[in-house]
Amino acid sequence: MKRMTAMNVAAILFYKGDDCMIKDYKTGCLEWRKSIIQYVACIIFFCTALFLQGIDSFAATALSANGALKVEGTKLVSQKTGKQVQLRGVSTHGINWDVGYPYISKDAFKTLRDKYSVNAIRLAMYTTEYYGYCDKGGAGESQSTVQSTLKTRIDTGVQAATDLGMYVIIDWHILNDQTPKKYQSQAKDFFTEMSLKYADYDNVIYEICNEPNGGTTWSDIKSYANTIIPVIRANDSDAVIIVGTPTWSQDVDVASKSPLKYDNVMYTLHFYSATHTDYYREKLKMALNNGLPIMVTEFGVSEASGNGSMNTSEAKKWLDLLDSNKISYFAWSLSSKDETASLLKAGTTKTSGWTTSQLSPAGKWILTQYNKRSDKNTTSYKPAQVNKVAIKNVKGKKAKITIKKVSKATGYQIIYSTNRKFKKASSVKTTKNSYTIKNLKKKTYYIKVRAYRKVNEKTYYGVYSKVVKINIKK
Ligand code: IDC
Repeated sequence: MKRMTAMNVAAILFYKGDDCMIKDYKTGCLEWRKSIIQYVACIIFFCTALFLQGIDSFAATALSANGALKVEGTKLVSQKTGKQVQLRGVSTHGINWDVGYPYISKDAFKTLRDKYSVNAIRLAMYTTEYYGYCDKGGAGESQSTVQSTLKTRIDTGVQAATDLGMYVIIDWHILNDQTPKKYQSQAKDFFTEMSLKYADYDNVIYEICNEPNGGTTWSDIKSYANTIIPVIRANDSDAVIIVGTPTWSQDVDVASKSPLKYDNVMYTLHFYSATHTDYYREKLKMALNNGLPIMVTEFGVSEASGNGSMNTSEAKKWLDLLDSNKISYFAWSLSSKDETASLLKAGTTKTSGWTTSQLSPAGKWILTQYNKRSDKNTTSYKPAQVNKVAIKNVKGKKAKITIKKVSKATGYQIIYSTNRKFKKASSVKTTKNSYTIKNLKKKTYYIKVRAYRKVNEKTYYGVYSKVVKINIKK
């Protein structure tokens, strides 16, 4: 859009210039000069507009890089590149809660995207609790007013995520209602409306039932899913749809034995690491082995209550397992409510732009993990070039190498050889900035150094330094 505006303005300026030139032959020289000034002004203006636009659009977002998603086997892949895509998301608290909806904004999502490597948002809309979509409880307004407020919030959230190139889940957050069958007809209407509205949005994902519980069986859920999925597909034929599993979305193993017959469907596993450990990871492995595509649309480092203690060592095991399978996950929840699972420090009033000190302990841990684990900081991250290597012949045919520190490097690799082209070179790694190579010969050695960074068991190397030469004399 900005580019178009710049072009239009440029065209107008040009047109005026030309017009003058043709009209007034006598003052032609002056008009020419005028038109050159206009021409230069146009170019400057045009370039500035392009540059400003570039800041936003040239930086690839998850959405611009991957476009619409689809499910292939157990994987979530980009329809555009065919490559596997992993979402690292944040779930809102209930968008009907006052501790949830204030964070539905472009500013909030942008902070998560730019500072904490988040590429997806989940909009959790409770169906019963706290002015729910289907049960307004004590709300002093009609159910339909509650519903239209919630739909407006969803729209704000979807538009914000779309503008930022993020994926977004619309979550029908059943919980106290236990079985999705309870409000199936409302769900049908809701998803009809949503899928009509967002049919052309490549980034919208539908989660049709958060956590069935209270004895709801997989076959109950299947019957519900078999009603809702066709409703969505009628409007949005290739949307990715997420289906909850029995026992608060833990029994993916059960679902894997009898999956739904639709394409582009994923199944939910939720975990709270201070409660759910090995036993639940086994369920995940079993389901994957059976070929079930899984998305973790909710996890916390707290107990299942969302409160109590934190267990980050179990959470690390979970995230390692999920990352090794490129399974997407969403942290519960974007809130400053005084409970362990909240990502923001209790009482933080800021609704965007949080610094690390405004995050809760859970928020700090999770979002630090996101930054470490995101592609932005791993696969594409290479440490800077080592730009200074000093080398000194020390007693006993040793060479002491001093390397100028490269920020964020885990260590340095030193390559040395008596051959200028590094044939038959030796290599050593050190995590320190100085290193002494022993047992050298009385010869000329060539040495080059590069920094490396290790993330999640992978090593990323920077560019080699210039080659330095030393004559070993003693
Ligand atoms: C919790 C909220 C809490 C709220 C409660 C309502 O964190 O503030 O009072 O819901 O019942 C889930 C649910 C999710 C829960 C969360 C923590 O999907 O709604 O949120 N949790 O208990 N499943 C497992 C944990």
